Amino acid sequence: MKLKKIIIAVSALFAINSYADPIDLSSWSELTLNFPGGQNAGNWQLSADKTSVIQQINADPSFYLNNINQTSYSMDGSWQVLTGSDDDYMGFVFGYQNSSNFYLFDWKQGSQSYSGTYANEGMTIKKMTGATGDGLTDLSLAEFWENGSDYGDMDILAQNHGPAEGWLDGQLYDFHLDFNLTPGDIHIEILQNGVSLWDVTVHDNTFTAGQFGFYNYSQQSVRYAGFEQTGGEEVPEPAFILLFGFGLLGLRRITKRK
Ligand SMILES: [Ca+2]
Ligand SMILES: [Ca+2]
Ligand SMILES: [Ca+2]
Repeated sequence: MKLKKIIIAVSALFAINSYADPIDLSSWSELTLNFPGGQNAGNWQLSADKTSVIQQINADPSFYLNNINQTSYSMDGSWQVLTGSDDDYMGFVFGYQNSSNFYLFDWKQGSQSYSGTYANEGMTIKKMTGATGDGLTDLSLAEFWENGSDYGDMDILAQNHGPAEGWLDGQLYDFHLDFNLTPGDIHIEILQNGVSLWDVTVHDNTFTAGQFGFYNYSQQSVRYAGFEQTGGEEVPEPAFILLFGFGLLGLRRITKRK
């Protein structure tokens, strides 16, 4: 009986802590799809306390991934652009299988043509489905820039565009994601000072597990801070990665672990 009580007490403590403590980002890793031409790789600077990170460069599509393949979790945190320079993309990646198969939430400050495509001001949820599992082979800058209609391996899942829908310089925003809590559902809510700017649920069964990460494209000085996860079940990496990504991702990971 005594042991049972201790176990319950310890479990309760961990349950509270897992919600209250910001995630230590030390084990996350950066990845930029640095295409020929375009811009350079991102440069992610982790804070001394390991709970926030700033991507400093006006870069090609750049990610900061948690390296955990999981399903059925919620993620909360805040993010902001720390400069008045530029007007491009900041957001998040989730359901990440490999560098050409994942979901994106992105948010453009101002509308702009680039790389033969058009970016509208506002928020978009996208899905990338590449054939080889290598983003540099399957995708292009155009797939990341376009947010008005499906393009190449990019499908639009939801949009919130308009002349007043861009992010503001220096403004802190809150991000909330429920990933596959209800099978196939992606629920995202963006808040500014507690006021909801977009609350959207998308139903898509393509990726029901995957990595979570921060994302930006062509936007410097983006800070992500105080992220907390609730729930989450780790699942074995999908066969897709083992079959198609082995030469790139797989080998690198195995080498690292040795
Ligand atoms: Ca480049
Ligand atoms: Ca721009
Ligand atoms: Ca830019």
